[in-house]
Amino acid sequence: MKHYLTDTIVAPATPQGQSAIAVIRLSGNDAIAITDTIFKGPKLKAQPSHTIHYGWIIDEGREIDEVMVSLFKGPKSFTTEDSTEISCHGSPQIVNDILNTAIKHGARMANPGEFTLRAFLNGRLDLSQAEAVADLIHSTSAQSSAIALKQLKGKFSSILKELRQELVDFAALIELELDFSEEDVEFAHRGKLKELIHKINNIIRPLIDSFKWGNSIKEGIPVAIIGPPNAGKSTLLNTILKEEKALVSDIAGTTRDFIEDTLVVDGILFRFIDTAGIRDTKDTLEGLGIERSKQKLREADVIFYLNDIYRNEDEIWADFNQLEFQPEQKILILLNKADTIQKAQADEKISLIATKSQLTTLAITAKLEQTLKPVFDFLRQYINDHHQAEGTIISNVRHAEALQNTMKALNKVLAGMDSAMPTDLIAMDIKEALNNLGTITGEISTDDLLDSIFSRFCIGK
Ligand SMILES: Nc1nc2c(ncn2[C@@H]2O[C@H](COP(=O)(O)OP(=O)(O)OP(=O)(O)O)[C@@H](O)[C@H]2O)c(=O)[nH]1
Ligand SMILES: [Mg+2]
Repeated sequence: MKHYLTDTIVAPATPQGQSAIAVIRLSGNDAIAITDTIFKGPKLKAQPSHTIHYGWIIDEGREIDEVMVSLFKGPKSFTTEDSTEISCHGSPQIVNDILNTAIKHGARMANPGEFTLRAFLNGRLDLSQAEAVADLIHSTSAQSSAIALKQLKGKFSSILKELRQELVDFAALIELELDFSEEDVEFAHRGKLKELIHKINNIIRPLIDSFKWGNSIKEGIPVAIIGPPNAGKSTLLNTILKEEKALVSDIAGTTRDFIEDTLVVDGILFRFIDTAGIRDTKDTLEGLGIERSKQKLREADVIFYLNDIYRNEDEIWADFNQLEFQPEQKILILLNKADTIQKAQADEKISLIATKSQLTTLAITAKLEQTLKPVFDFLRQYINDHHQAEGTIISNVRHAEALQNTMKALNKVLAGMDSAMPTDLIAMDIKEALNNLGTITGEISTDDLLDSIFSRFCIGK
C-alpha cells in the first residue's frame, strides 16, 4: 500500500499564462510555516483562520511580488489540512519564482489532483464527489456543469451509502448464520433480503439508464452528417460552427476523413461530425473514409441525412435504405441547395420524401445560416424529449460499470435464494455487490483506482 503523505504541497491553481491575478496554493503540515518564511506581512501562524493578509513574497531579501494571502487552518479547509492561497500578479515569471521559493523552503510540487486526493483521503469528500470536482472543471455546457454540481453536493453518494449500509446489515446477519451453520438457524430473513434487493435494483436501474444521456451531455451529443458526395455536408458543418472548419469544393469526394467539433445549443453540448460522402468507389483511400463514415453513423445519437434537393427522390430513397440505422437514433432528412429550385418544387419534394420515410424532412440552404433555424429547432426538440429534469443523472463510465456489476451480483443473490444455494455462496455474491457499490463512493478503493482517477485532474486541484 502506497503511503499518501501529509508533507506540504504547492501548485498554481490558475492556468499558465498572463492574467490579472494568479493563485498559488499550499497545503500540508508546514503550509503556514513555509508561507510565513517567504511572506513579509503579519505572522500568519498568529492570525485567525479564514482571513486574508496583505504583504510581499520575499526570497532571501529579494522582493518577488506584492500579494494577498488567504489563510485556512485545518480542518476547515478544502484538504482539511493547514492551507494558504497566495494571490499574486498573473505573470508566469512571478508564479514560477513564488513556486521555487516555496519549494526551496520545504514544499513539494503537487501531483495532478493531489489537493482533491487529500480532501478524499481525509474524509472531506467521497470519491464520486472528488470526481465531480474534475467534471465541474472540465464541463463545457450549462447542463454538464449542473450534473457535476449535483454530484458534488453528494445526493448520489448518500443514496448509495444508505443502500450499501442496509445491505451491510444483511451481510452481517448472513455471516452470523455461517458461524452457526451446524445449527440450521436463519438470522437473515430471506423475504426481507429479497425485498431489499428489489428496492436497490429499482433505485440503481434508472441510474444505469441515465448514463447514456449523462455521458452524451458530458462528451457532447454526437450528430453525424451523412450523405452522398457533394451534398454539402462540409458546408453545413461550417455554417453550424460559424467557422471554415472543413474543406468545401465541388469535387465529389472532398472530405476523406471525418471532421468534428462541438457547439453548445441551449445549454447542451453537441458534437457535429462531418463525414466522407458515401458512394461505391474503387479508390482505396476514399473507401477507408467511407468505412469511417459508416462507423460514425453507427455511433451517432442524431443523424442528419443530407442530399441535393434536385436529386431524384427514388435515388435518395434507395440510398437511404442502404444505410444501417440503430433503433434509438433520431434521424433528420435534409434536402440541401434549396436556393437552386422554386419553393413550390421544394415543398413537393419534401412532402414526397417525408411521406416515404415518415421522418422529419426539411429543405435548407446549407451555406445560409438563416435557413438552419428549423434544424436547431429539431435539436431543441431532441433535448426536450430526452432531458430528465428530475432524478439523478450519472455521467461517469466508472459509476455506470460499478452499478451494472452491483445489479449483476444482486441478481445472482436472488437466483441463489430461489435455487436454495448454500448460504456461503450467497454471502459471496452479497460481498461482490457491496464491493461494487463501495467503489463508487470510495469506501472500497485501491491505489491503482485512485491513481487512475486523480492523474486526470489538473495540477493545483
Ligand atoms: N447552391 C448551393 N450550393 C451549395 C450549398 N451547399 C453546398 N453547396 C456546394 O456544393 C458543393 C459541395 O459542397 P461540400 O460541402 O464540399 O459537399 P460535401 O457533402 O462535404 O462533399 P464531400 O466531402 O465530397 O462528400 C460545393 O461546391 C458547395 O459550394 C447550398 O446550400 N447551395
Ligand atoms: Mg465534405
